[in-house]
Amino acid sequence: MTSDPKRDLQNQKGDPQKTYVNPSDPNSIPPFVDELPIPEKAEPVCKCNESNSEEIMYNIIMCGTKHSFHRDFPLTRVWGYNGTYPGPTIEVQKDIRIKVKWENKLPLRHLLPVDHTLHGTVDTPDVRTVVHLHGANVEADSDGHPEAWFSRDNMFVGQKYTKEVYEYTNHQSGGTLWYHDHAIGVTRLNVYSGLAGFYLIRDFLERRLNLPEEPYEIPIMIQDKQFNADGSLFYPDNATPPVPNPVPSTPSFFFGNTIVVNGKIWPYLEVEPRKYRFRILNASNVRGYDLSLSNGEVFHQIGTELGLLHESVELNSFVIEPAERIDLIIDFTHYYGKEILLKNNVQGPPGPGLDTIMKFKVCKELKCPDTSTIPHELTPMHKIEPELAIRERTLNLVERTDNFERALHLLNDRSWSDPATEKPQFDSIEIWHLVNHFNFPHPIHLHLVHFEILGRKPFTDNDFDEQGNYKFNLEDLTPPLAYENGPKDVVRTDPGQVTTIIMHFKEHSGDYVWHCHILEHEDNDMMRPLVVERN
Ligand SMILES: [Cu+2]
Repeated sequence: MTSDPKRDLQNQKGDPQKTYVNPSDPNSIPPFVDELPIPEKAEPVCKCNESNSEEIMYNIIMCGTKHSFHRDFPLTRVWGYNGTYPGPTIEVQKDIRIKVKWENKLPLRHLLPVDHTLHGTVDTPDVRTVVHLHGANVEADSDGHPEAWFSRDNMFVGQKYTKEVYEYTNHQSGGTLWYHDHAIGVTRLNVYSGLAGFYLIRDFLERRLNLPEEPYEIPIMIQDKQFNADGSLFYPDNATPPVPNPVPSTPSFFFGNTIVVNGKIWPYLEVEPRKYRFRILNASNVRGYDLSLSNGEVFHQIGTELGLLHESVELNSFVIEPAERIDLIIDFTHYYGKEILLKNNVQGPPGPGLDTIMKFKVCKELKCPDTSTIPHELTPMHKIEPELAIRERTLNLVERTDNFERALHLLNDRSWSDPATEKPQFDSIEIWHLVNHFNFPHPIHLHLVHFEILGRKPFTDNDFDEQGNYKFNLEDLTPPLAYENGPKDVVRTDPGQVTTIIMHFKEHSGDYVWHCHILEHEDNDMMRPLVVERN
């Protein structure tokens, strides 16, 4: 007997009256029927230690759970921090240190196909995790090094594993950080399964600016996902184009066909006619977004990933690549009764609905007068002087082919396991020239430090000396875009261009990493050690 998928699905959901949707077909999924969820705040488990001095401690447990992506979907198995997806938002104050005990209570079998040919996948359990606080100025042992992974109940641990309680000093400006999984060779699968959450650092400077505050400040995590007809998460088990061996094999790109915001597919948010602050995070594996508002209203950007801009800027649109964040204000004051879409000028493969992220319904009554402001000047500008750099590095992003005829994306032609070559001195300033030889962008992320973008320039062979070093001249570069002109930890390296960044390696030394934040690339050797050396 052949089964009727429509009836099967309704039986599964147990409600024959419900509208049938096929989760694998975005055309059948009604948008804007679910309200945008706002992730809960993480609560510390204790605020003291034996000596009675204050210590803020969180206990966050990774476990499997069932999640509702859409009103008309059956529940979907995901992984979550404290059983929620997205994970709970950790909110801290600048310079107030916290500790987090990250625990792995995940199932022993992975939700998704594990490729056993990638780096770090030999003799390691399929389900392994380590938490990276993305954007943190943090000691190496709490950074979430990919080889510091641990399996369920710490039964097995990676070679860099040293401790189960991580410490975050929060010694940095207020900013929009996020925590996510970073385990070697399975990061793409673990993040796609749901292991991501916000971590917000607040500071005094920001508080003085009279920006919109909660409940008018909302984090927005954008991801693309794809589902099987039964509502389970889909992730491909072969490369594109497929290879006969190995299977499963990681694809070098995976674009989902639905848009998920804070865990809901194409949600809506009811707002009052006033100003709202949004911290937008692209937590997708590969997909970048080019965002704008359907009513032509501007975004008032106030910050980049790791802090405020010098001055707020008005943007009609902006591109946000994987792992980038943007801190901005939308003013709904003049739109009472209107519906406004957050639009996406599609990057990557097109598909139904991908040109829309979510809907704002300006339908709530104003609870109290909106006294918040969008200050023009936000924070003093402290630029790093390029003359103070003691070292320049030219780093080439290149394509090779691996033993299985799959595309391999490398940094300076080296694999993850090659000896470390990026070894800046403690307390030194360096300039890095990221040379993208591909015909598509790669978002490059450095752990530990924030950096400034000095600029970009299309390159030719003449731009390099005989040793292959880029002949740097600041005047040659096109300055960063207005929305990139603040403290960053991810940069879009444009195809055929040199992207030049500058940073100061201070406060911490030890083993960190730098990598492409396309997770399929990061898992397949587009990641390198970053070792800050102390003499
Ligand atoms: Cu990449």
